[in-house]
Amino acid sequence: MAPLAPRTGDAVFANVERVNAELFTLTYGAIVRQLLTDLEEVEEVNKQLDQMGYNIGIRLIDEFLAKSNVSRCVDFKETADVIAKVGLKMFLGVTASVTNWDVDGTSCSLVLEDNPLVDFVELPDTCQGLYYCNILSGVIRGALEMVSMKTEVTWVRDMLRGDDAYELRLKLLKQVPEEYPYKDD
Ligand code: MYR
Repeated sequence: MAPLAPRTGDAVFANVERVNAELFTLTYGAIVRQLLTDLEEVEEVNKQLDQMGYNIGIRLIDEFLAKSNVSRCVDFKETADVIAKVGLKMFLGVTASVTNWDVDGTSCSLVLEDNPLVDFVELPDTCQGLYYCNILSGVIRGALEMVSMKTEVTWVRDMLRGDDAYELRLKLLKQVPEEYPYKDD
């Protein structure tokens, strides 16, 4: 019998990461399933997932700012790029392309290159109308609110609903100017 080859540190680490990602995906699936059982109405589940995401987002922004060393963005375009290339990468391991800007630079789309939340997921017909990934829109809305940006974040394309991609629409509603904390005397 061939001796067992020792695994290198990198191989073990990659395996742990894969298992963690799968556990995360399956845990999220279990949460959605439980909400569907408890709340019955798909619309209520959508709302609840968004609210859960918002509650996560308002906390997660601190970790994001501390780990990423990202400084203040000059405009919403830079903010969208930071979410697409740094934020999604840090917490979901994927990136998105930023497209479909409106003329005043306050609305854009994030098209996800990949979506680990939906691995292993198939929605039954009874779940028509479910925005399975609604937690993600809530996370982004919550995180942006903590850096003074009121936004609306909605799904416009969703492969679980038969579309050809996952596309989130980001709309900046209001940017609350931060107050200068010291008085000039
Ligand atoms: C600033 O101008 O203060 C910096 C703004 C950066 C906002 C980045 C928000 C990151 C949100 C992470 C989303 C992760 C989704 C899984």
